[in-house]
Amino acid sequence: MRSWSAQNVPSLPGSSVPLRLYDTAARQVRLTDPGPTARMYVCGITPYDATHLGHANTYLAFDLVSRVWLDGGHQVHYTQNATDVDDPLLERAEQTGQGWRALAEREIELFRTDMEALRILPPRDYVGVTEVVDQVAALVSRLAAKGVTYTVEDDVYFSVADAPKFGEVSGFSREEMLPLFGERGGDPERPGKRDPLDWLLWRAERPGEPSWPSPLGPGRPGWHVECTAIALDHLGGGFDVAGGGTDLIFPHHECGASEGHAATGEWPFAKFYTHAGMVALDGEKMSKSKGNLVFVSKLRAGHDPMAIRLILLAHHYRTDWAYTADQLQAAEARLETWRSAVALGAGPDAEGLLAEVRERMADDLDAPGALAAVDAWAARALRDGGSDPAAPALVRDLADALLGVAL
Ligand code: 5CA
Ligand code: ZN
Repeated sequence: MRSWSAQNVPSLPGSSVPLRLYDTAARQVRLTDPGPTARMYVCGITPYDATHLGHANTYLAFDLVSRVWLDGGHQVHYTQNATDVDDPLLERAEQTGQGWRALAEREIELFRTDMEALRILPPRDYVGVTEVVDQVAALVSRLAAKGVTYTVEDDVYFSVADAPKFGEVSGFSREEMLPLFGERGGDPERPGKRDPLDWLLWRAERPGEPSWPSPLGPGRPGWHVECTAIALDHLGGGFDVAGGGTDLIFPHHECGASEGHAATGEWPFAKFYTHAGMVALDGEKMSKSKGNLVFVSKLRAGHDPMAIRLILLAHHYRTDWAYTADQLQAAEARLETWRSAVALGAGPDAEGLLAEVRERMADDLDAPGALAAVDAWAARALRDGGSDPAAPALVRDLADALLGVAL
């Protein structure tokens, strides 16, 4: 599918700092060590009710990963999917009496517009699952040939008994897994399964549901395997970062990792599993099913998208937080202050600021720390002026390149 447009990322003087990032599977911050081309897969939206602040928060986190790598001189090969056929999308289409394809297309287009406005760098490959059903079916066949699958009434399941690394991504016990599996799209109670945690790879055709012909019989992909297939086809195994929100740790990334392992024999499937915290409104996680959504497109009407970006940057990507309207006001005030400071003809020296912002961002994406450093420089510029005529342009460039904020 069409991705969205990239803004130019200015290159910065001096030395970059290599990115240290939290890895959910290792349960610690580790140094990323990408090759000349860093490879990243981030789970995309299921296109109904896009784009809420929670989505934006997640894509911003991985945008920051790209920016630190780019500053380090790496190219970034970034792949993202769109789950443009799945139960929740079909249910929403049914409830609202619209075609599921039209609903998906409309929401994906809104998502692209929101991402572009927020200056989120686009994926190189933006892949709708409906575009790659053959490749997903081929991966399911490959897994079947390895002997790790079985069928229940023509539906194909992955057998968790044949997943020796299952549990290593999330670190969850079986007791923790079981309820989450049911809440997040799994079918623990289905009769005929060998283990409640066995997960669906291929859903055989049902009356009234979309389906595609395949060597497995007509049907459609299960959820987890779509991301494994797309990541393998575009990035290959052993890529640098697999990302999403913390709600994807289990079962989505856990199951995907075992699929990748079974298909390739390689472990880990991704070197880092990195997850952004959940954004809430009124005390509850923002989610389509609860309907407590704050839409980026609504906020954009009347507010500068850079202020929306600053709301997100003000929270560390790994914390869970709740949105309140005063955060938007604070972000707008910050944006105005920064813009006034860089509009001056000269300012205090900004090389120390650049080093500090680089260090903060390389330290597991400490965006709040980076904002505080820019705040301090801007306050000094506005209070005392400064004699460096190059400083305002350098601050503009560093805010653009490392934080994605256009001043
Ligand atoms: N299509 C699947 C991934 S393959 C999916 O989870 N779609 S989604 O539309 O539900 O979510 C898209 C991304 O936004 C996921 O990475 C998810 O973890 C993240 N996300 C969803 N809700 C929130 C929230 N309230 N706060 C933060 N991130 C969220
Ligand atoms: Zn995914």
